[in-house]
Amino acid sequence: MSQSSAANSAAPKLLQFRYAMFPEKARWALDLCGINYHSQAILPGPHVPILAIKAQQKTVPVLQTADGTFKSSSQIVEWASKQQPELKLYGESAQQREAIQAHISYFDDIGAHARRAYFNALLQDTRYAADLFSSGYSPKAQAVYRASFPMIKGVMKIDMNIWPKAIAKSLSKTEEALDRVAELSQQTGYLVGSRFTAADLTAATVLGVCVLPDEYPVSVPQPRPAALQAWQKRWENHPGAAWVKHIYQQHRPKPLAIGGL
Ligand SMILES: N[C@@H](CCC(=O)N[C@@H](CS)C(=O)NCC(=O)O)C(=O)O
Repeated sequence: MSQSSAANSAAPKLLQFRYAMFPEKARWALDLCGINYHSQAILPGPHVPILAIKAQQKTVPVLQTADGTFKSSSQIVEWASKQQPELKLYGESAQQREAIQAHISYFDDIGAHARRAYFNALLQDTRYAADLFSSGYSPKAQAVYRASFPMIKGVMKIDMNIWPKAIAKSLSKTEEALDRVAELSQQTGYLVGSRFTAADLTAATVLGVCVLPDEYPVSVPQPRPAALQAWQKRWENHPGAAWVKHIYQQHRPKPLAIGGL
């Protein structure tokens, strides 16, 4: 076995959705920390039985490494940062670490709100949503997915509570979070201290749905449908959205997935 194929076979494996915020948070950390990994992309919907067998849970990301299996995005970011300590993703002091952890926990919670509000716009065009989630799959797999998507969409709405009252609350929580990043980053451009940390990475990934940044490493079908264009427009003049855009431009490296995402 050549050196590079030996290194490849030892590389961690990431179970993930191609198009989703918490897998993106994990990928960003792996890419930033210079870790090559194998991606196993799963489609939302059929993921439930697959993940039950492979990871005994129903959410992604899951990272399988020689050090063990990590079953949430925050665990993966923490493991990745230990492989590249000089990046100081958890800050330069105990005090910064505490502040960063508090931001991660807040923005992880915001993720569910931003996702609900965004999915409300995305799911209005059933065909577009199906093609977005299955982007990169074979035409045959895409056609099967498209045909079953009306049912998957119904389950998603129930599972993520995508109904008017919850959507209204989630919209205001999302706006609050954008206000927060705009305010906190005023002095240095970052949420904690004067360099990029896991707090910025988490905030930018969960609020990325408000911006739909060009640097997001999965290509999406174009043009976006009217409801998504209106969603993007809703946030386009918000200083928090400008911050997310800037963080993606400055700090999102190219993916290191072996053989692609
Ligand atoms: N706290 C978890 C949340 C993971 C999560 O919500 N993942 C979503 C994708 S963004 C998921 O797998 N949803 C599928 C489901 O809940 O069935 C983490 O940070 O990893």
